[in-house]
Amino acid sequence: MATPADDWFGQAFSKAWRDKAEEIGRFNLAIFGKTGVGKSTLVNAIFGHEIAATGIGEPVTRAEHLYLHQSGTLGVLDTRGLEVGRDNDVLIAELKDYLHGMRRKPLAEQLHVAWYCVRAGDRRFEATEAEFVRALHELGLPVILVLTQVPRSGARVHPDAEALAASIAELRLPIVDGLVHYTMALEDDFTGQSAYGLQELLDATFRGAPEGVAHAITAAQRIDFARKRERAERAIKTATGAATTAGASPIPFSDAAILVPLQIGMMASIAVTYGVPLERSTAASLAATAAATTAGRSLVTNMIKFVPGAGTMVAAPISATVAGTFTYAMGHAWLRVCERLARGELGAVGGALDGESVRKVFLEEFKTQAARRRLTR
Ligand SMILES: Nc1nc2c(ncn2[C@@H]2O[C@H](COP(=O)(O)OP(=O)(O)OP(=O)(O)O)[C@@H](O)[C@H]2O)c(=O)[nH]1
Ligand SMILES: [Mg+2]
Repeated sequence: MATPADDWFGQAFSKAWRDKAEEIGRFNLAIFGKTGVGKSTLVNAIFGHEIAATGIGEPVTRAEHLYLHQSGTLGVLDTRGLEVGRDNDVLIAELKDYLHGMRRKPLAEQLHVAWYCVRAGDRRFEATEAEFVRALHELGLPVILVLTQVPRSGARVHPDAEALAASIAELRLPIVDGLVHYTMALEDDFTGQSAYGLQELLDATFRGAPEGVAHAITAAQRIDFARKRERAERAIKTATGAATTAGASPIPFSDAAILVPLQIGMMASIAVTYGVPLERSTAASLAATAAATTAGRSLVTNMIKFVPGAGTMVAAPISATVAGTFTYAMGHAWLRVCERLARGELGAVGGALDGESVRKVFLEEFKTQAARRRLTR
């Protein structure tokens, strides 16, 4: 049953989530390369399933010319109906036009990086492809050259792929890192190949992209949880500092409500960084904070009771330490929840959220973290 406090909290969280998503913006990646080389598979492997459709045999991304697929913090620009090499002029002309139109727009609307993909098994890189890469660079796009579906034996990549990479290196193309990146996007049980090179490609993408979209890339990708955690910890640090400051002149409970927006903002930021969608993270935040009511000191509940219309409260001052510790523990508990959600865990049968598990994970982590900060009651 949703209480008035739940309603208020849910709405405040949703709004904070949207604000954070807007603030973080979008990372826009352009992907090029011949049909079927594995562009969509690569994007999916790094950024998640829903962004680009894949298919066996026939081109699945075949609408006319340029197409920007947007999903939260990620945009993917795909080419449809034109083939690199054969249609270079038209493609470049369209891109030029597109980029020109973007010029005065905010960073989140611009194109940031291009991946140019070549399938290792094709064993060739045509002169027209080199021209295309140069043209992308001329347009101001950092280009990352990716060899896809590169077989490996142990740590050694296939000699043919090495030879192909060497022949590409001779062209001295204007590419990020000045070298070709080897990848295998999917494992293959039959040949025993495992996926690799994805983290390296992601790292190169961070190097190629403007600093201003680093947070968006961090949020959009699904393979580098260390980067997500590092961003989330920054948000916790900021919020903890702000809460401690707010609590420095002991807050009478009647003013404690100022801490709630702070914690909600922190939680929203962490959820967006982990790529947990709006509805799911709102539901999880409700399940998680309901847990705080049984955490001994029911601070959040008391704070929420403070919000006009949500009920009466008991007066008790909050010290700077309590405010800081509470925020810190809450941030880490929520980080843990988001991490599990981002890994596809904490789901009930049928894909619904398992609120009970969310509560349990949140509460356990909250207690651990609060104890670590010496708040045991
Ligand atoms: N085993 C394995 N198969 C892959 C890999 N990358 C792509 N494939 C397969 O190759 C086929 C084509 O991959 P896509 O990702 O659709 O290729 P694309 O470049 O997006 O193709 P278009 O959109 O049609 O231009 C699919 O059947 C993929 O499953 C890989 O790294 N390993
Ligand atoms: Mg595709």
